[in-house]
Amino acid sequence: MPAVRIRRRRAVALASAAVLAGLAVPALTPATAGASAPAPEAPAAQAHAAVVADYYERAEGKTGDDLRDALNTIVSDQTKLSYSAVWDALKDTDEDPANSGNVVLLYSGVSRSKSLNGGDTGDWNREHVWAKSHGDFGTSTGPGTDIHHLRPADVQVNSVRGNKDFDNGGSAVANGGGSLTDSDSFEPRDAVKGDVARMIFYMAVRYEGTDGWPDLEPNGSVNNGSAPYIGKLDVLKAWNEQDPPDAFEQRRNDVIHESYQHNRNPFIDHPEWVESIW
Ligand SMILES: [Ca+2]
Ligand SMILES: [Ca+2]
Repeated sequence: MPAVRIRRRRAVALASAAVLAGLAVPALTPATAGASAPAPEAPAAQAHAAVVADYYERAEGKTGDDLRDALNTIVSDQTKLSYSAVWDALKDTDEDPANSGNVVLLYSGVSRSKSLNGGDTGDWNREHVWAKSHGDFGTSTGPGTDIHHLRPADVQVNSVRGNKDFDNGGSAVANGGGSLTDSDSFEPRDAVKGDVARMIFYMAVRYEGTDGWPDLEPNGSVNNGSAPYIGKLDVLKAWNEQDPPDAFEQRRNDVIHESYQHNRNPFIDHPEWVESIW
């Protein structure tokens, strides 16, 4: 049994590595037949793909509500952080790849010193992408300290976002990097629209009302207030398509998995699962 299991996992891992590297199988037309084969996948990428494939083993082949249930079980097995520990975690997960002394601010897209964490103008603080008032879960250890949806944000930009739902439209947010807002919604800059959507989808499958926390869900509304919902679902689904996971977001998921919570955001690894569940 172990041999079969290992072979199957290896096949899945290799296939996933090819997909992750964007290597489509070329059509064998006379013009391309005999052309040089794609370079073999680097061992590190293969090992990474194997880790990811193993992580989702019990979700394999599932769709819809069965997939959602399996993902809830998988991602709920996690280490939980205190709210004070979130500061140091974000300095790692959101480090600027071009400057290890800085973090990249989610909505502004600017790089700022890690040491400027705080609450004053010019500082960055801990933005809850799933606004903590939507379900009123606060900052005790739980959804309010789950770094899959916590990101460094400029203090003032964070204040403009407030607890607004997500939707398209509005006027430019000062120092918002192209983010827009109106009276009842916030639209992040294009480069993080998918990141925001996938954080919301993670929260929805992680928190199902079974562990003392509210059942968080995206819906079609704005003005959700303190209900455990975030809108707008159709807009978030479109953002997931429009802005696929990039290296920064994928590294972030790996760092959280390896060093902090030991769980993953499934929608960064499999953005196509959004359409299967919603
Ligand atoms: Ca992005
Ligand atoms: Ca839920």
